[in-house]
Parts: sequence; C-alpha cells; structure tokens
Amino acid sequence: MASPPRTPPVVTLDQHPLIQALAHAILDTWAAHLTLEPYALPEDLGYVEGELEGENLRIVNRCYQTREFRKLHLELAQVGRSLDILHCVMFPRPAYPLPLFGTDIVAGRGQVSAAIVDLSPVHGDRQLPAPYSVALAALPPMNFTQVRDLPAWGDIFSPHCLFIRPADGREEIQFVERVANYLRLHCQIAVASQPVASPQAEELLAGQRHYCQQQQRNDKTRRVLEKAFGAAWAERYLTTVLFDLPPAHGD
Ligand code: BLA
Repeated sequence: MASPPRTPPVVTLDQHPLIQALAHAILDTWAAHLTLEPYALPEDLGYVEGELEGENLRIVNRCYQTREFRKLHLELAQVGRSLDILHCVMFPRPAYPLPLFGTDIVAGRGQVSAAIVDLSPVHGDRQLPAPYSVALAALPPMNFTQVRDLPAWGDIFSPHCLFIRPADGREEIQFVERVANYLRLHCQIAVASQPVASPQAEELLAGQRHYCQQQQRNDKTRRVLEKAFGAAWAERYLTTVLFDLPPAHGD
C-alpha cells in the first residue's frame, strides 16, 4: 500500500524556544477563534530544502483560509543549526476592512536578533480602524531594553508596531504575550466584521498591494533565499508564497 505524503511537523524541538512558543500561540489562537479551511500553496513550495553556505535550509509552511481571510500563513525556516526563522502573515480577503497581521522572529546561534509584530493598516488614510486603535492603545505599556529602528521600506507599519531584540527570557515571554494579544484582538474583530462594497474594497486591495511590494524590498529575507536557492527561485517564493498580491478582482 502506498504511504500517504509526509507532512513534516511545523514545530520541532530543535527550534529556538521563542519560535516554538510563538508558533504554538499562533496555531492555538487561530484554531480557537476561526473556522479554518485548507489553503493550497503551489505544490512544490509547501516544504522545501536547499543549501545555504554549505548548510541545509529547510522551510515548512502551514496555510489556511477562512471566511474573512484569503490566506493565513505560518512558516518556519531553519538554516542548519545557525539560523532559525518564524514568519507569519494573515491576508484578509480584500473586501474585509481589516489590517494585515504580520510577525517575524529571526534567531541566530541561539540569540534572537529581531522580533517584530504589527497590525498594519491597508485603508487609504493609512489609519487602523477605530476598534483596533482603541484596543491597542489600552494595552498596558511594556518596557523592552532594545527597541530597533525600522528600515526605510517599513513605512507600511502602524504606530503600534513592536520591533525589538529581546534581552532575556523575560522579554521573550513578554513579546509572545503581546503577539498573542494582537492576534486575539484581530481574530475577534475579524469574525464580527462584514465585507464592504466597491469602491472601498478596491482601496483595501491597493493597501494590501502596497504592503506586499514594500515587504518584497526586504533585502535580508531575499538574501537568505537567494543564497540557498538562487535569484529566480527567491523572486518566485517572495511573490507567490511570502507576499503574493491578491488577484485584481479577488473576493
Ligand atoms: C529582518 N528577516 C530579517 C533578517 C533576516 C530575515 C535574516 C535580518 C535579521 C536582523 O536584522 O536581525 C529573514 N525572514 C527572513 C526569511 C524569512 C522571513 C528568510 O520571514 C522567510 C523565509 N519580515 C516578515 C514579516 C515582517 C518582517 C511578516 O516576513 C513584519 C511583519 C519584518 N524582518 C522584518 C524586519 C526586519 C527583518 C522589519 C529588519 C530589516 C532591517 O533591519 O533591514
């Protein structure tokens, strides 16, 4: 009897503990609040392996869709023992007036260098809908030792974007709690939301396009992918898996 195709586990014990904790928090929050349906990635891109500077690069993806979200994407990437990455973006269906949730963690040799989370606006006025601004402003203030500066392409992020290098385990736990808060809030608002009609839906789609175009300008992501898989593959991965633009008349 033929064995079923192997789907590797997305969370494994050799990942940085912050990455394991955040991956569990994301998957648990999605399952608790949303009705998840499968989302098919291009067939050859769900699980990929390549070589980066003689080390193995392994990428495992989990994707779903829901009534409100065109694509929920969680990705775990590992380069040998030296680089550990968590990437997650929730793309709303463009007719839903919802921001883009995104988070990224980059850990090198056991130390997290970048931990970022945001709910990024896609409305024409570049503002978050009022329920988000009100709820986010009401969260208790947090103190992180090292807050990092956003790169130039990061003009897509909201004033509530948190971009840090966590100093210790306590700050790592605080970061996971803050991401879980953003995510819970987002899921609760999303399930209560209703789609809008044109021309507002076109405006939201344009906002999502701009977000994807700016993220595709992150040279640090591109460089890792290019070194392991080549420039053409990296371009295809960035534009079809990580930051694919929704179709022009998408739902
Ligand atoms: C930074 N992203 C990075 C870095 C690497 C990657 C190696 C540099 C780490 C550092 O500056 O300390 C690599 N990230 C990847 C790879 C993938 C990935 C290979 O997700 C996937 C396979 N990036 C995102 C999302 C956000 C994001 C969703 O994918 C934000 C919501 C942000 N990553 C982001 C930012 C930086 C970064 C702002 C810092 C860039 C800079 O300082 O120039």
